Amino acid sequence: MMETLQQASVSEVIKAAAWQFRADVFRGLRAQNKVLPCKYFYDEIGSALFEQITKLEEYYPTRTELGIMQRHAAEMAGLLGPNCLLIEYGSGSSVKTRLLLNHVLDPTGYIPIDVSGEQLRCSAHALEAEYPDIDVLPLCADFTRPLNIPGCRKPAVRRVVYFPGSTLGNFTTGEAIALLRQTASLCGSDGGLLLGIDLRKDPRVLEAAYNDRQGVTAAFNRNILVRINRELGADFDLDQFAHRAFYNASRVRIEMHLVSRRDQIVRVGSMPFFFAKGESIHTENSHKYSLPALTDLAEASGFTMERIWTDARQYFSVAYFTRGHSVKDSVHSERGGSRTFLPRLEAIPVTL
Ligand code: SAH
Ligand code: AVI
Repeated sequence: MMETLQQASVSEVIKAAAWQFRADVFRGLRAQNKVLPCKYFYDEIGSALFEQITKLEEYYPTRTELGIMQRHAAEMAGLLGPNCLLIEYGSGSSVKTRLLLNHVLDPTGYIPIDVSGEQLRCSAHALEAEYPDIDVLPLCADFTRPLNIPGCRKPAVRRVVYFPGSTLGNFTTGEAIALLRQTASLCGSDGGLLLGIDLRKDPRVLEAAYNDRQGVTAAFNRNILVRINRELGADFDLDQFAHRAFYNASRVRIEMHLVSRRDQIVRVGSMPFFFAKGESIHTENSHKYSLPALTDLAEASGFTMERIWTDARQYFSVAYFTRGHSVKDSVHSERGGSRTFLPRLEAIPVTL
């Protein structure tokens, strides 16, 4: 009986997600300046394309963050302390998480959260096998929505949210503050946030990272149209939309767009949308932070900056925020030195 109820809830969640996708696409394409939410890049194909991006020569963020984690994960784990519950936003392939889990002392559980269900299931399954002593409880959900965190067998001393990959950079400052405030309340007064975020740098380096020579980023960008064609019965002609990524200096961000190559009408189901030649669909922002801006972000969100680690070029940073009073605002640079869980409508617990 319980299982039947649970299955019914899961199919409700899937239906609600499909309805939401359609509503978001229609709203975005009706807007004066057309826009699509970047979380919809990540179906099975989009997640695989993102994994390819992370290995590109031009895309420095993943390997730079991995380097920081390799050098400093032990120290980070020391700050997290023993018996923490690790919750990860946008866990993807959970590659960096392993570096952390290798050092954290007796974590009570690991909860990877991601909208990309199949990738989440595969990577959580692998992690469960690699870390048999840790409860791995994946949640297929949008981390910007209220979350019901499942209980683990052992009680946790504190909750720590791990948010790597500069995914926070895909939110505007206002959205980022709202998300981190919600995170502060999810963590509680003893909790922490370990945030991996990309830093400001030469725009030529930034633009190269989002305009790779092999065209993988272009395929990733167009995949949102592929998904709309498949899931919403649309007829986007992919060849008629150009990938465009550029640095917007006044907003300190890379913007990705899909630009219509001609006047055209695209149907989504039976609904027609007109695109003028040169008109764009804004698909993603990728904000780049400065170290002071990160401290400001922590304070605006109800956190205190405890520690920042960067690489020698200061290309990328990993920051640890806590809810307590500031112990030290230090920058470490290479330069200087119970399994029962009632799902909410928005979330699907993934069965391993
Ligand atoms: N953390 C990984 C992956 C980063 S890619 C890394 O550092 O390499 C961004 C990830 O966040 C993808 O796996 C995507 O599916 C997920 N994601 C994006 N927006 C999301 C949202 N609103 N809720 C949950 N997951 C999201
Ligand atoms: C996940 N996110 C931080 C990536 C970024 O760099 O903004 C997604 C991406 N978009 C294009 N390339 C990679």
